[in-house]
This record gives sequence, C-alpha cells and structure tokens, in this order.
Amino acid sequence: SGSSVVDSRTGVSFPSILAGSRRLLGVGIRKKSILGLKNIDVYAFGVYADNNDIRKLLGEKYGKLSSSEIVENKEFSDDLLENDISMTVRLQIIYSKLSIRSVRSAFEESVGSRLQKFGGSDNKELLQRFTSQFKDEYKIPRGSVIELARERGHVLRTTIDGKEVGSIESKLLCRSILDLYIGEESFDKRAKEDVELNLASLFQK
Ligand code: DAO
Ligand code: DAO
Repeated sequence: SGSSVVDSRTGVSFPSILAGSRRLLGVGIRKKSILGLKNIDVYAFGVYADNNDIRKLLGEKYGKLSSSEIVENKEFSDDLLENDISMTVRLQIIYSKLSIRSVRSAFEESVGSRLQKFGGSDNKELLQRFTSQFKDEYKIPRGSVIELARERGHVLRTTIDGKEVGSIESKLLCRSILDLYIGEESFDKRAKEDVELNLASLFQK
C-alpha cells in the first residue's frame, strides 16, 4: 500500500515514497524528436531524494534562506548533484517501440555529453561500463520501470522492474545521470523547478 501521485499529462503513477525515506519531489517527461518531425514521449520520470540527507548535508548552507533565495541560488542545483545525497530517478516507459539499440545510442548522446562536460576527455570507458550493463536480451516494453539510484558513496544502482542489473561506483556517473533530470539543461524544466521548490521548502520552519 502507501500513497501515490498520478502525473496528469501521462497517466503514469508514482509512489510518493521509495526505499523507505526517498520522497517524490517532481515528475516530468523525456521527449525525443524523430527525424526532426515528430516528438514522442519516451518515458515519464519521477525524482526522489532522502530528506534527512538533504537536511544533514545542505542544512547549514541553506537553512537560513527563504525558498526563493534557495531556488534562485545557482549553487543549489550544483550542490544537489555533487553531494552524497541518496536520490532515485524512476522511469516508466511510455513509448512501446523502444529497441535496445536506440536506447544505447540515445544515452551515448545524453549521458555521454554529460560525462564529457563534467569529466573531460577520459570517459569512454565509464560510458561503456554503464551501457554494458544493458544486455541485448533485455526487453523494455511500455510500462517497464527502470530505477536509477544514487546510493551512499556515489554508487549508481540500476534496476529494471525491481531486478538489479548493476552497480557502478562513480561520482562522475552519478552526477552525469542526475544532471539529465535536475541539471542546467534538464529534459523537463518544470520537473526541475518542482524538485527545487519542494526541496527548498524542507528548510523552512
Ligand atoms: O525508434 O527511432 C526510434 C525512436 C527511439 C527513441 C529512443 C529514445 C531513447 C531514450 C532512452 C530511453 C532510456 C530508457
Ligand atoms: O533518457 O537519454 C536518456 C538517458 C536514460 C538513462 C537511463 C538508461 C537506463 C536504461 C536501461 C535500459 C535497459 C535495457
């Protein structure tokens, strides 16, 4: 049991709490244009973070600021990405014709560009390590749920429909993945804003 939130744009339902203490902060859509012609909804996503980690790691810096001061502070989003805060991004697949090949090439583009942005040149190996977790025999039909979780110590743990497919310890990889959802050029601006507003409210008395 437990409560859930239904995203009105996609009808996808997200549990309010994951892993006991990670709270849903915002939901969004990952879109992709095909041949520059039509925009498809690839998946819906929900962003979760552990409230206690947020208070413990960022409370001193942000505890005395108002919500709007926090949200307007350029460092806030960096601090979320950089610190050892337990977070999960839960994806639910909408597009029914996803092939593993198009998934691989899409994230070589999206995750690859972030690895390059934050890590500089030497990151081919890391990207390969991540994509090699995804075997050709996996199927991700519409409705599949993928969770990308940052665990303590900057470990990125990936599960598909509840089954773990791999864990990789890398601060750079964790940061790059989360940046897709709450970074500067996130997939869904409104989701990022909701996450930041909800987090800022944690510091208000
Ligand atoms: O079939 O050409 C096509 C369009 C496929 C779009 C693929 C986008 C994949 C995004 C990554 C999904 C990760 C679960
Ligand atoms: O949307 O471009 C993107 C990035 C998605 C990153 C998550 C990928 C996890 C994919 C698991 C696929 C399993 C076959």
